[in-house]
Amino acid sequence: MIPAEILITAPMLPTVIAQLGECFTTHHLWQVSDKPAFLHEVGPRIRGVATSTLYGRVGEDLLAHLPSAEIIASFGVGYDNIDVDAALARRVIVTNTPGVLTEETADLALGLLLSTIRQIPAAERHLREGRWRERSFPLSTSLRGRRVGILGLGDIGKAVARRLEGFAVDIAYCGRRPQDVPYAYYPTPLALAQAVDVLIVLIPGGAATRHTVNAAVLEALGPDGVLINVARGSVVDTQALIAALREGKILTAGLDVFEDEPRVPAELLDIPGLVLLPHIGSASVSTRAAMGQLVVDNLVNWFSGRGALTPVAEVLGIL
Ligand code: 8YV
Repeated sequence: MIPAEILITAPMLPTVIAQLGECFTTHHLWQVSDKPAFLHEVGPRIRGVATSTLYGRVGEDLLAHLPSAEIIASFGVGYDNIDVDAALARRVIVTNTPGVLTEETADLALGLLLSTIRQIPAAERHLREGRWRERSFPLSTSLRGRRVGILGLGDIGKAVARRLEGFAVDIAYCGRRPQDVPYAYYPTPLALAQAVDVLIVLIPGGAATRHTVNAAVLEALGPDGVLINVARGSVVDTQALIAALREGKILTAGLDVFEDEPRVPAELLDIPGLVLLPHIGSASVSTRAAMGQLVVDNLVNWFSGRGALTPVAEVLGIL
């Protein structure tokens, strides 16, 4: 047992909660009814926070109650749920779970791309609902001859690109700077969208990237354009997307993420042909287990004096 008290802000995998409970004294914030009283009493003793990308926002409002906090370990590679500036100002480090979900999320991106382009979910419904006997399923658009743009060529972006190489399509990308890769580089999302007819969004969420995919980018993608988002809903201007789809400015979209999860706008549900998934990019048993283990290992390593395993980039900047 490590002599540190850990605040778990949101429900996490039972195995993670159990492991943390074996290693530390843990508190389950989401189960507390009188949070202000609890934070007043227990907050000063908390040295570590375990949180989750989707339901565990950690900002100055919480950190102000945790003056002894040293580390926030987040379950997920994206960490737009955490106010990193507020944490660093308090000398609290932040860790995420990179690497272990790269290939899984890239697999999902390809699955979503093919599902959207070939209308696989609708075709399956057509069969199950007995409509095949009445008429053939309508012809779909095709991946053949398309040019695919990757917005954000990080680890997951590169894993997506590697898979796309096997699909014999042209690949292009946009990122902060050109990289040593055999794909065409475009310096802005607009230039990329003008050059491609499939756009796969893989940049991080947060204020800096909010609504990067706006009306102009969607219009540039063109009437045959397909938008795939497996990154963060905030990166795409949802109202602009709904308008672009309704007005035929782009063809269709496949979305695994939404601006206000788990709420999905009715307007999106009403547009036929969209493939909409409940944020399952990393959601396999094995990958979620690996992510959970990394949360536990970051906390155990830190409180054993061995440092954090996977601090986020901003933390590396100050270490
Ligand atoms: C979530 C994700 O972490 O890693 C990320 O950034 O978005 C996902 O893997 C997962 O849904 C748990 O919140």
